[in-house]
Amino acid sequence: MLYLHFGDEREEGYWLKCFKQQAPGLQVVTAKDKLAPEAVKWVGVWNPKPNFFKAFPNLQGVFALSAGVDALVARDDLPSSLPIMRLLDAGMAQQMIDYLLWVALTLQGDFDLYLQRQKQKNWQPELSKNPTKPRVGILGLGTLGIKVAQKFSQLGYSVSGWKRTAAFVEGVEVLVGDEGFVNLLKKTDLLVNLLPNTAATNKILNKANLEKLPQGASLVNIGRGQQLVDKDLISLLDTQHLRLAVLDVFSTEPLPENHPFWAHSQVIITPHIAAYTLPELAVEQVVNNLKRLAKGEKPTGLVDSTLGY
Ligand code: NDP
Ligand code: OXD
Repeated sequence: MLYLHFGDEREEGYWLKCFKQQAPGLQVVTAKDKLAPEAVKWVGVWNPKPNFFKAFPNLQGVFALSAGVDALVARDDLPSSLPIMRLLDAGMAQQMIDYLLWVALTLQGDFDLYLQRQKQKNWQPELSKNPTKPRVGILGLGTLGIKVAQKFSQLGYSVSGWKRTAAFVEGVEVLVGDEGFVNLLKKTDLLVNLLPNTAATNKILNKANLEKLPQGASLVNIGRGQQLVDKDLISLLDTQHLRLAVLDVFSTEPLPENHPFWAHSQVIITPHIAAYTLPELAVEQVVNNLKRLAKGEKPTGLVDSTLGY
């Protein structure tokens, strides 16, 4: 039996419909159903409340209905021996590409500057159009980062990416290690964070690192808010070392009303929408993984609890 939990009945209803269509024989329940918690073997979740997992004594594994699993890995009600399986892409890579193209085109067309000038009723064109595309640096060349990197490379951008382990990615300069990280920062005009939040990447977007970017570079954070030191970013924007920050994720979500990002003219805020999970594709992955597990095979998207992603 799979227990599905979003904490939102409408959303759960839609996912239940997808499960019914794709796996009519699979028993999927939600909080609305009368269930014996002992019967639940698997749960599919997004952001459950503290102690949620303690209710299920016979749990065999958790399906994260998201790409990021930092919040699950950090919980104290889940034994680290319990497998966590996360979503791989599930429609998100193309949405990330669209989001990042919007940012790149904003910079190329100086539209961020015109939005600021509009607020001041200031009719001031730049002297000319930017002759070159920004050099793109992507932190995290995983399931999502690699697809973003390749698309930008195909579109004629110069793209570097940073990952933990070395790899060949056609059209993309792949960098690893501390030296690779600094090299990437030094030649990046548009820095994209797509790293998972782990002990090794928490607060990685700090002053010492961000000031290695060339003067006038911009940042997009679509990884996790905990990876950014907010006050360091603000100080680098205020001194004009950085031009623009486009932020989709925050250490506290929703972003509190009194946070200085809201009113900052060089910050664009989106409410954790860079990419939505597409339920049809996500359900397909969960169903296939349940089949794999039943046959004793390794599931896809299995999280390495020691690495935290
Ligand atoms: P993956 O786990 O597939 O990729 C992670 C990448 O980061 C890998 O390339 C990995 O390297 C690299 N990495 C991890 N740790 C380090 C490190 N210490 N140093 C250098 N590189 C490192 O994740 P996804 O691509 O699926 O997702 C990335 C993140 O995007 C998620 O964790 C989530 O936080 C965020 N996200 C945000 C969304 C939004 O709407 N804003 C939606 C979906 C995801 P290697 O390849 O060597 O293992
Ligand atoms: C995420 C997601 O990890 O939405 O942010 O999948």
